[in-house]
Amino acid sequence: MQPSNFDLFADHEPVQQARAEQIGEQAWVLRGLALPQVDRLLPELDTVIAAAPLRHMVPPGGFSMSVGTSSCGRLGWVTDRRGYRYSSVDPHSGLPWPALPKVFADLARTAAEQAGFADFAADSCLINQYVPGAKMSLHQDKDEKAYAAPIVSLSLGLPAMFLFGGFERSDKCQRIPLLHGDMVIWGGVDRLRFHGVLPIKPGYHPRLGEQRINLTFRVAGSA
Ligand code: MD3
Ligand code: FE
Repeated sequence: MQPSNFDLFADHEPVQQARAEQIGEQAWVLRGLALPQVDRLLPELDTVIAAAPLRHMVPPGGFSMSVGTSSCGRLGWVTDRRGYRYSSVDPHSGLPWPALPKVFADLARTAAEQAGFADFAADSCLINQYVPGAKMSLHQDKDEKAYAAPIVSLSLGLPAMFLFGGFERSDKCQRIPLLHGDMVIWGGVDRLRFHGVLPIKPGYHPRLGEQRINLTFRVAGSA
């Protein structure tokens, strides 16, 4: 009997060479890289969010963020009167954050590798939920202990218009649409660029409904 292609590949990970778009010297968008993994990612995401519910953080002296946030992995991102920081305990439950699911860790490592960053091992995954109208103002990611490792992001659900800026808040931004399954990897000289997300437009995504979920994989603790 002649095996079909389906049988030939049945025992293997779905392999896909993503379309790569270079957006900075060491920053890449890998279009659709996560699509073959989505069926395995979403149940894990549900389990994590059930254990560590999304919450709207209140920055010191600021207003509640429009994005709902949770974490998994050894360290999670928290904010309180003292400011932002990473913590090994979820203040909501008083327990350690849920473990980083293997399918998340493997995907983040593969994405980093395709962007030229070998041996990426995230100790933190920040989960951002955007409902229509939610946005993220221009900022830099500076709360991690060291900047040697890149940050890897995965977009799921509704599309977003991502702002990729320079090293001063006032620098001109590139506008980059991010779609379901796209991954962005930025490190090295691009690690401290300002960036943000424009308000999400109303819509319905067949897999995630009326929301966008963004996962960012980080090395937050000391290397
Ligand atoms: C940063 N999240 O959680 S990730 C954040 O879509 C955050 O939820 C956004 O910023 C989100 O801190 C953006 C994608 C991204 C892509 C390229 C970058 C962030 C970047 C380049 C430089 C710095
Ligand atoms: Fe950021």
